[in-house]
Amino acid sequence: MPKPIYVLSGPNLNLLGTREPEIYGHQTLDDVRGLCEARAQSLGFEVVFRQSNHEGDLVDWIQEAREAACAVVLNPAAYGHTSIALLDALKMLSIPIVECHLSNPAAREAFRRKTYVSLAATGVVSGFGAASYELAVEAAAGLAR
Ligand code: CA2
Repeated sequence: MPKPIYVLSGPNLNLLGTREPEIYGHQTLDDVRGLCEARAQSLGFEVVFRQSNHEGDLVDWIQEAREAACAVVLNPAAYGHTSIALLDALKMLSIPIVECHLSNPAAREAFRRKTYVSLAATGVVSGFGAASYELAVEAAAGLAR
């Protein structure tokens, strides 16, 4: 079995499915976890699925992924638009990084158009709701092979 794909989610995504369903859909983060696990398993991979509202947790997990993961899928949520700390941590990885967003930030407010995380990402999947995570896991698995 290869090393797992780390699937990391940032602030407020623990509340997914409880508000703004027109933007983010009705599925909860637990539903998203199930989709990621199923897609990874079908491709012969496992996922480590985590969410935090704290920037430092995400930095710690990205650092952990240097040794423990074969690829990282990251929905940085709002930290993607603000966090040089996440960007610096991601730059220390030598494994594929797939940035993932439920919505399409490029089609929303101007402040969402800039993402620091994209500067370190191998690729970005945006705008497909929960399916963005599944597509990102599939891309990560393909890159990790
Ligand atoms: O579209 C995405 O996945 C985002 O990363 C979500 C972030 C937003 O700041 C980014 O610009 C795009 C916001 C996550 C908010 O979490 C939610 C909590 C409850 C219901 C829906 C979303």
